[in-house]
Amino acid sequence: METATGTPTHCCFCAMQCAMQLHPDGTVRPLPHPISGGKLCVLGLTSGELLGHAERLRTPLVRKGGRLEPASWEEALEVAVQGFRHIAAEHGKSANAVYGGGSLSNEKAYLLGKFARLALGTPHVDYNGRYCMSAAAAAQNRALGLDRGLNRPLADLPQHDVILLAGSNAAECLPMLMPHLQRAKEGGTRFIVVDPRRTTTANLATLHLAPRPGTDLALANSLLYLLARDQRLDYGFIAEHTQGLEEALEAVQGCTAAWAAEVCGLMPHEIEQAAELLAGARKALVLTGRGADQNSRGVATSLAFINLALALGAGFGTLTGQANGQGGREMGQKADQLPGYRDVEDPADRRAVARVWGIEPEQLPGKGLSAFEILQAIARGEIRGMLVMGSNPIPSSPRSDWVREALARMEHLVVIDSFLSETARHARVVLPGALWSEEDGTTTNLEGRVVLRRAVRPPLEGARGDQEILCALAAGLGAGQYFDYSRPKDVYDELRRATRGAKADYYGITWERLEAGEELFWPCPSEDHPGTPRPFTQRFAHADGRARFSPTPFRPSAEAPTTHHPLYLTTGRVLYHYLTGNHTRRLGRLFKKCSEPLLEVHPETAQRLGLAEGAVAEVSSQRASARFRVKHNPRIRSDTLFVPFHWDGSQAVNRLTNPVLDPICQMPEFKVAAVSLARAEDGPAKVSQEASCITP
Ligand SMILES: Nc1nc2c(c(=O)[nH]1)N[C@H]1C(S)=C(S)[C@@H](COP(=O)(O)OP(=O)(O)OC[C@H]3O[C@@H](n4cnc5c(=O)[nH]c(N)nc54)[C@H](O)[C@@H]3O)O[C@H]1N2
Ligand SMILES: Nc1nc2c(c(=O)[nH]1)N[C@H]1C(S)=C(S)[C@@H](COP(=O)(O)OP(=O)(O)OC[C@H]3O[C@@H](n4cnc5c(=O)[nH]c(N)nc54)[C@H](O)[C@@H]3O)O[C@H]1N2
Ligand code: SF4
Ligand SMILES: [Mo]
Repeated sequence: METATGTPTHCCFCAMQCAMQLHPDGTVRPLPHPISGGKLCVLGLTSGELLGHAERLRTPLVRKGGRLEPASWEEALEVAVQGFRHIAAEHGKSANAVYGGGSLSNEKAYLLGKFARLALGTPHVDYNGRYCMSAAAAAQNRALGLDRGLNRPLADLPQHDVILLAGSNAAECLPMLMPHLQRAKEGGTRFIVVDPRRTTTANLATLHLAPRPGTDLALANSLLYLLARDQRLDYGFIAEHTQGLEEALEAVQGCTAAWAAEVCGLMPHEIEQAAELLAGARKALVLTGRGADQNSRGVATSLAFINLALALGAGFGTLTGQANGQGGREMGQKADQLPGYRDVEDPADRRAVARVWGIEPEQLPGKGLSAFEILQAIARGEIRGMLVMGSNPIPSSPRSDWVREALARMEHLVVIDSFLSETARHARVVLPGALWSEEDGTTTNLEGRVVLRRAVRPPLEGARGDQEILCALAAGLGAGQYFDYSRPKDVYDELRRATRGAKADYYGITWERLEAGEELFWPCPSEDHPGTPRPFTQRFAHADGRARFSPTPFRPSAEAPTTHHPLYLTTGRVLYHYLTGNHTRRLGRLFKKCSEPLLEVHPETAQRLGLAEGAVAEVSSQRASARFRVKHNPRIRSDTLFVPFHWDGSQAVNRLTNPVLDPICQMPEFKVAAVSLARAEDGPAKVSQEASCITP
């Protein structure tokens, strides 16, 4: 309810979804809530400054004579619609695509999937979650029958006496998770943290393992081997709740500590010590972050960690990243999915969604291309039109120079965003959309809890709500009858019906229950159902109730250091910036704390190459070279460099990363590339503002 101090809502940034009171003037106050205990991190506290930010887009832009020029809404929508129509007429409907994002509310994600399939009639709809949760999600679906991220409330974390955190830097990336983990530590929980850097998060650890980037699969396999060798598995749990252990054990034969130490660049006793800690646990929990799974073996690596958890009778969870990274991956903006985590190729699922949409199942396109494959199809000229909403794929995709070139050349790129992103700078049409706080909506946080984010005011003058924009585009494309909503609640009510009876069943989570402040986790099949905070308490989600072990033989990353490229490059995040930085680089308080991507180098490596702190170094991979200022970090492996990916143009570290994809989920290898490092004579290049673009 709105009060003089603002409206209760939730943060726009990470998947914690902390509760806040937001005033239309941008003032933010934390609110007491089970997620965040009445606190916010620096990102949440700063988020209000986005509302009236001077760089907000206030008018549509249309490219004319090579430049983006201000245009009326009428003209911009017309150009956008006619472009898609023309491409469909000339090259078929599949020559258009849609690219969404995990920051979008459930309603927007749902509408975007429906827009692709009904208004454009294309199978090609995918989103940035492909780069984020696709490996962990595919693994959880395969092994546990259901992907619901953490699959337990945050309040349960202290119940575990050993927690293995593989590839998560929660202290910077999910800051308000830290009080929950600290509480666990104070209660006696011992942490094993696996990260090539000894991060602030690793300060929690009883044992910190710093493997070479991309080798978690070897480590997880070895831990399973050691525990099985010593007969320290939970055989009762395995017999009652799982199947397939034999095959999984066969695949890890010979994964001794000595072998894994060699592969991972660790000492054998460190791996033995991790096994010992896990074996001694009363109730362990294995948690993965993007460090472990953003590679071309992401699914296998996640499955290997799940094998380990199942073998110990322990819990497994993965830490979702984006604000609505969980809801965003189950609302049908993914190439293989319909709302409710339904399968786009399953006849019963197709019938269920077609009924709610008022169409015949045959009208629903089938499975489309995944995010990076869409970009590849654009480069080949097969996809010519694309709507981007909630993502900035140029700097967030691997090999981004090549992506930039492909998107800049494509016939018809339409971007809906509230700030001019690098991708928008290359668009044909830019439509100024709303911020999270300008439209009502729901999100689903990393626990699987659905929260209501209330609008604190209407969209800024000149901008429009994303829902209104999508519905106008759909109407222009002749599909207006399927997009007749007056407010987000109408979309939510339809979404509840579309997910009814599906894996991710939101039917019982009514808007009214959320308004009344009920704590609700999906699945929730009816209005009198309490929701499901702990989906695996009694049984796993496969028909027989059993979880599946999977064989996960080791495979190395696509690139390993060579004479020419002797170091590993890994990438990730810093506290003060969010994803491609299109929001946070514009927030003065954050930018002052961190104004450029710093290259983390071990002091020994730096000294060998004559790189003083603050010097500029050139990092080169097979794809490109880029210059960054050096920061000495004695807590990173000496064979590994780390660069955050929050910048665009020439400062985008993704210019260097390897676009090789995981064969199962199409996750790129963001965390492993082979690079060389040398001193550079002049400073880091400034962000390129393309000559063909204007900032109105
Ligand atoms: N401040 C801030 N918070 C964020 C975000 C942000 O951009 N900024 N983004 C949000 C999103 S979308 C996500 S997905 C989450 C991501 O949250 P995290 O997964 O915690 O973030 P990353 O920094 O990508 O990676 C985590 C750690 O993995 C380590 N790492 C690198 N390579 C490897 C490896 O091969 N193995 C292992 N075990 N570790 C490795 C890195 O050193 C890093 O410390 O954060 C969310 N929260
Ligand atoms: N090298 C490297 N690359 C990575 C990663 C990594 O660790 N290393 N991590 C990957 C991960 S985990 C992720 S999640 C991706 C993220 O990659 P992107 O999705 O490309 O990143 P964002 O910066 O979040 O882009 C979101 C855009 O949508 C806009 N936006 C936000 N909310 C809304 C909304 O409600 N409506 C509209 N219309 N627009 C909105 C923002 O202004 C922004 O321009 O990057 C991936 N890329
Ligand atoms: S922890 Fe995440 S959701 Fe909470 S305030 Fe910080 S960025 Fe926002
Ligand atoms: Mo992410």
